[in-house]
Amino acid sequence: MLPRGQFDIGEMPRFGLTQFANRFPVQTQNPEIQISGDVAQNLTIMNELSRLPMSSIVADFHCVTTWSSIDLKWEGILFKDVFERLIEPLAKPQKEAQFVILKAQDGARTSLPLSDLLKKNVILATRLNDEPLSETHGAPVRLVAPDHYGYKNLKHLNRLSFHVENPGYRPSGFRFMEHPRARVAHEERGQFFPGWLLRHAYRPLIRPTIKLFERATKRRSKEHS
Ligand SMILES: Nc1nc2c(c(=O)[nH]1)N[C@H]1C(S)=C(S)[C@@H](COP(=O)(O)O)O[C@H]1N2
Ligand SMILES: [Mo]
Repeated sequence: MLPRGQFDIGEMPRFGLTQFANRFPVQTQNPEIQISGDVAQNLTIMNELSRLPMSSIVADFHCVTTWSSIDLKWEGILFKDVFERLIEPLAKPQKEAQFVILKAQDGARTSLPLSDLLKKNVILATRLNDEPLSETHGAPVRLVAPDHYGYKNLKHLNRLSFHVENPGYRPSGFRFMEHPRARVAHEERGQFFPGWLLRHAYRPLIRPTIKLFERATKRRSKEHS
C-alpha cells in the first residue's frame, strides 16, 4: 500500500523544481564527491568508491507532489559504508557535526541529519533497474533515501558537508517546501503547512512539471546528437 496522499504514476519521470529542468550535470561518467565542513581534512572521494562493496535495495520512490514510482531496484554503495570506511577515517568530521548539506552538479541542494543518512536503506546509487544510472535519473551518482520525499534524494551528487550547526545554508526552493527530515511515513512534506494541505497544492503541478522536464530533456539530447 502506498503512503498517505501518494499515487502510483508508473514509470519514473524526470522531475524537480522548475529551475532545474534546463540544468544538467557537467560530468556523468565518474562519481566524484567533495567532503567538507567541520572536518579535520577536506577530501575528494573518487576511485575509492569502486573499492567499497556494492549493495542493492528495492524501494518505492515518493515525490512530495504526490506521485510515487514503485519497486525500483537501486545499486550502489550504502551511505553508511562510505561514511564509516572513507569519510570518518579520512576526513574526520567532528562528532557533533550531525547536520549534513548535500549539493549537486546542477546546483540543487538539500540537507538531512546524519542519523537519517546512516540508515541501512540509504544508498549512493550508480545503477537503477540493472542499468547504469542515466543522466535523467541522476548520473553519475545520486542519493536514494526511500524513507524521505524525493527532494532529499539528490541526483548528480557532488558535495557533502558536515556541520555542527546549520551554517545558514538555503535550500533550493522556498523555505516552506523544505522539511528538515521530510519523512514520508509522517507526511512531512514541508514546514509551516500541514502535509495534507501541501498535497492538494502540489498535485496540479505534476503534469506541467513533467512536460517541462521532458521538453528540456529533448532539447538537450538534440544539442548532444
Ligand atoms: N540534482 C537534483 N536532484 C534532484 C532534483 C533536481 O532537480 N536536481 N529533483 C528532486 C525531486 S523534487 C525529485 S521528485 C526527484 C526526481 O527524481 P527523478 O528525476 O529521477 O525522477 O529528484 C530529486 N533530486
Ligand atoms: Mo519531488
